[in-house]
Amino acid sequence: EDGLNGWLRYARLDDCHTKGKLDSMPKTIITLNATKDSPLETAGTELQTGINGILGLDLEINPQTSDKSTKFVISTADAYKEEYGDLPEGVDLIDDGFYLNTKDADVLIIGSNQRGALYGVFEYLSRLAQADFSKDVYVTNPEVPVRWANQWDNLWANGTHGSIERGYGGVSIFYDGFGHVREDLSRVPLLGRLLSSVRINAIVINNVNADASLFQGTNLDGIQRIADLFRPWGVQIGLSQYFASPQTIGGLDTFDPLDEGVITFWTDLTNEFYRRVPDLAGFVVKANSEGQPGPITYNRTLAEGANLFAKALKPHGGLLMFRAFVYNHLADWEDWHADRANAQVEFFGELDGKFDDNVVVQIKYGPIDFQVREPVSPLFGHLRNTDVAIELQVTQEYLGQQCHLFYLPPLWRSIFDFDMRVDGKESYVRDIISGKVFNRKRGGYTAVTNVGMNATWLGSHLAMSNLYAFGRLAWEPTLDSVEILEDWTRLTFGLSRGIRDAVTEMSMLSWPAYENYTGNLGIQTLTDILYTHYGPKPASQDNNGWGQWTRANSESIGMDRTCWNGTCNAGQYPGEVAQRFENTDTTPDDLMLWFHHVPYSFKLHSGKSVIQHFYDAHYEGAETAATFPDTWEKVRGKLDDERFEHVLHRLKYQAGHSIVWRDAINEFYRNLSGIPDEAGRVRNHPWRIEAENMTLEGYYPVAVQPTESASGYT
Ligand code: BDP
Repeated sequence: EDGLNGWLRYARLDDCHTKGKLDSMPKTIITLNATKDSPLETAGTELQTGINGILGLDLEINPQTSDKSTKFVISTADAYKEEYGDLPEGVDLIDDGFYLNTKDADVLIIGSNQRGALYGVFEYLSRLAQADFSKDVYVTNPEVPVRWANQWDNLWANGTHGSIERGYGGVSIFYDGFGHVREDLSRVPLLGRLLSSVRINAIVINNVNADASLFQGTNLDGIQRIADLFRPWGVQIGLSQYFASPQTIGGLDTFDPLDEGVITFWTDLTNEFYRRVPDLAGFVVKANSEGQPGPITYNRTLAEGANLFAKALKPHGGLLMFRAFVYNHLADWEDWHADRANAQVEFFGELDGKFDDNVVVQIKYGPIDFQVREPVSPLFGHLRNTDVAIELQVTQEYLGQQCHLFYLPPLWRSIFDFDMRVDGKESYVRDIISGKVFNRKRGGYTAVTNVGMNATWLGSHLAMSNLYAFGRLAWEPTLDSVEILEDWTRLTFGLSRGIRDAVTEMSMLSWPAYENYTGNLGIQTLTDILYTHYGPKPASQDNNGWGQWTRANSESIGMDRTCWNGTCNAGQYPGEVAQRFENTDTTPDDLMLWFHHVPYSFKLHSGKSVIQHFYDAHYEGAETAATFPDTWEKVRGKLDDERFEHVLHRLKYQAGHSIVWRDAINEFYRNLSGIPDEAGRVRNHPWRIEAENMTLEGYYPVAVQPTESASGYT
C-alpha cells in the first residue's frame, strides 16, 4: 500500500457486506459502440477491474448487446437511444453529465458523452467500494464545464523548488529535468484515472511561469504522447504559454500582441498544437506579473494580450484561461496607499466585456496569494460580462507543504459561500463562478495540484483528500466537506468507523489549528515570504516589494484597507460588503488585521486584545496539533502499517513544528510590542526543551535566522 492508487484501490469487501448481493449482479458488460482507446472502452475495463477487485467477480466485456443474461450497459445517450429507445422522462443531461440506474436487473450507465459514461462507472464503483448496494436512479450534471487541474511542472530541475514549482510530492511525472518530456510516461494514465474519477476534465501540464522550449523539437512529440495517454480517461490537456515566445523561439524582434508577425507566430504554433492534439483544451497565460512578459510592455491592455491567444484558439474550440494574478512585485513599501490586494480590480475591472468570448479570467480565491485566511477576491464582483474561473491550490504552498495536515474544503467553502451582495442582491461567489449571477454561459474551478513522482502523489497520504475533494466540489460546490471526506476515507482506508472518525476529527480541526499557530485575525500566514513560504518568519513580511505586508510596528499591526484612511481595498467590494469591511465594528475578527491597522491593545469582538489573541491562539493551535498523533494512534492495526507509519510520522512532525511556530510568532510579537502574555507563557512553557540543553551527538549550535524560530536563539 504505497498510495499510488489513491482512492481507487478497489479493495475486496468483506463477505458480511456482500452476502446475498452477488447473485443479482449483472453478468456481462456491454459498451455500446466503444472504439479503441476511447473513454467508453476505458469505462468498460475500469468497471471490469473494479468489480473484480471489490467483489471478486469476473465479468466479460462485449461491445454490443448479445445474449439475454443481465448486463451493465455503458453507453452515450445517443448510442443508447439508437439501440434501446428513449431515456426516461426527466433525464436531462448536459455535457459530461450522466444517468445511473441500478434499480432494475440491468444496470444502466449512460453519459451525455463518453466522458460522462466513464464518470458514471466511477460513481458506481465508488458506491460499491463503500458497500452501498442501494437501488437508485441518479442523474447528475456538472455545475461548470471548466474543471481543470494546473500543474506547475518545469522542464528543468531547479535548485530551489525541484522540478515542480511549489510541488511537494517529488519531481515531475512529465519532464525529465533536463529539458525534455520523459521517455517513460507510465504515471500519466494513473493520474488520468484519478482525475477522471473525480470528474476533472483537463490538466495544464506545464508551469504558468512557462518555458517556451516545451514547444520546440521533440518536445512537441512529447506533448502529443502525454495527450494520447490522458485521452482514454476523458482528460484533455492544456498548455501554459510564455508571452514573449515570438521573440525567444520565433526569431522575431517583438512580442507586441498587435504585430502581424506575432499574430502569425501564434496562429501557426496553435495550429501545430491542434494538428497533434486535436482536443487540446486551451492555454493558460500569466502575463505582466512577477517578472513575466506581457502586453503592457507594448502599452497594450491585458485584454488585447488575452485576445491574441483567444483568436488563435477560436477555430479549434480552445479556451484561453487568462490569469488575474497580475501585480507589481516591486511595489513601494513606504507608500501607505500601495496595496497588492487592489491590483486585480485595478488591472481587470475596466477590461470587463473587452475579452473575446473564449477567454475565461482565472482568479485566485483571495486578492493576495493562497493565504490561510483571505476575503474573497473583489474581482468576482466586477466581471459581469466576462467568464470567470476560480483558482484554488491543492498543493499546500503556504499551508504547510503537505508536512502539515490541512484539509482544504472548509476554507474553499467559506469562499464559495460568501455572499457578495452585488447590487444589494444575494450573489454567492459560487453562483458568480457558475455564471448564474451575471447570466454567463461558462464558468470554472481550477486548482494548482502539483502532484509528483512520489508514490503518494502529493507527498502525504492524507493530503490526497484535497485532490479528491477539489474534483467533487468543482462538480457540485455545495457538497458537505465532511461527507466528501468520509467518502474519501472509506475509499482510501476501508470501512472502519474508527479510521473515519480519526480522519474526520483531525481534518476538520486542521484549518483552525493551522490558522491559530501560523497567522490569525487575517494577518496571513506569517511565513518566510521571500523564498520558501515555509516555517515562521514574520519579519520577512514587511519591508519588501512583494506586498504581502503586515505593517507591524511596536504599537500596532495590520493593513489599513479602509477608504477613509487606508488603501481603499474595502471599497472594491459591492456596497453592503464594502461598508461591513470599512468598519472595525462590523469586520469579523478573523479578517480584522486584513482590513484594519490597530493597536495591539485593540479589543476584538471576542473581548480579547489583539496581542492576547495572538498568544492564546498560538497555544491553542499547537495544542490541537499535539492531539493528532494520539488520535491517529487509535487506528493502529486497522490499516496497513506502511500507510499508518507514514501518516504518523508526518503528524508527529506537525505537532513539533507547530510548537516552533507558536514560540517563534509569540516571541516575535512580544519583543515587538513589549506586552507580556497575561498567562505568562512566552518562552517559559512546560515541555519546551532548548536544543542547547540536550546532549545531541553530531549536532552543534549555529546561528539561525530568524532568531525567534531558533532554539535558545541559536
Ligand atoms: C505564487 C507562487 C509562485 C507562482 C505564483 C503564481 O509562490 O511560485 O509563480 O504564485 O501563481 O503563489 O503565478
